[in-house]
Amino acid sequence: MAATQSEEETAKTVAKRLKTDENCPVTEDGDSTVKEALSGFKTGQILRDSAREKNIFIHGKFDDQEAVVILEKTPIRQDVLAEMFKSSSLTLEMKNDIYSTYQLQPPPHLNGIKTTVICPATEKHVKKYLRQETFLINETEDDYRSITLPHITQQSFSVQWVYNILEKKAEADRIVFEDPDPHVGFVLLPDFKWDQKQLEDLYLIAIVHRRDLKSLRDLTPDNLPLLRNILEKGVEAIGKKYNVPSSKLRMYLHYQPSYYHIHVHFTSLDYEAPGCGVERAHLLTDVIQNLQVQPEYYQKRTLTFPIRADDALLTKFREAGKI
Ligand code: M7G
Repeated sequence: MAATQSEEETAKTVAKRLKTDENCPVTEDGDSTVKEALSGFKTGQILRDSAREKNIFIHGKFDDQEAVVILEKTPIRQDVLAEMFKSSSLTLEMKNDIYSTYQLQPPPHLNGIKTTVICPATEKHVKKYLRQETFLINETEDDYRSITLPHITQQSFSVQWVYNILEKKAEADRIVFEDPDPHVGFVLLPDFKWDQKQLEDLYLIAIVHRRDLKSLRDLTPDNLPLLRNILEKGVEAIGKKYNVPSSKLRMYLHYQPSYYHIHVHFTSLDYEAPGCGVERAHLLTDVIQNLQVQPEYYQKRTLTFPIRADDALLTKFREAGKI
């Protein structure tokens, strides 16, 4: 018997939803909206949540695949206010004298929740998002060579997503600017923490084309043309596309980064981006000046960084009697 139209549609939706490789939710190329894509997600542990930041980080499973799902309510944009007031329903919660509170129900397209899915997720991803105590490490030149470098060589996150961007296998349509030069070139695109709906939390990353620089520790004056190029052309591209001047941009590198392929964070100065604190962020302009003043600055200096309680690197520093 021929399948009914609705059966066919359901089958197509399911095929689209779970291209069965890995059982992670994957949409087909060119198709970005899939209903019920998260219906198969089994919630496990809540890794972190914040009423103030209005987000929740959940560890769970799609069938047998470990996954992390992040849900985040996004800011209310000024440009949708007129439509929101016009087409929302309002339910009274309480009224007292001149004061009243309501639940406003906006139409679905004004009520989106930014959702990030990491699937399959490794144990390291789960740890990255788990709220936990952090400690500061003062890493000397020797510590880097004997403790940190061997550790990150064996145990860091895959940078496949970075190579996919550089090779245009992913996010190609999101690229804001590219300088293709193999030595000083880079790709500038929105960080996946930014939904690009409003400029208040603007967040882009510049990813360098060359693949031999892991972190700040590898930078020497030879890389000054690369860093200056990112500063100059990154600022210019953001000015052109978003009309945000360099005086409103916070540009920095993380130490330690999560992903050991040099990249620069560009965030709005008005946005307190996660990881923009003094213990982890190194301003791009400072990095350039430090290399100008002292060629071996990032090889010789003790660098301080925060580390999570259950990070294996912390155990290594403890075992070496450094903390
Ligand atoms: P980091 O300093 O290595 O680590 O920065 P952090 O995540 O601890 O800050 C990497 C940056 O790349 C972060 O700001 C991430 O949000 C961003 N990022 C990570 N991934 C896996 C992606 C991705 O797939 N696409 C994009 N556009 N950004 C990503």
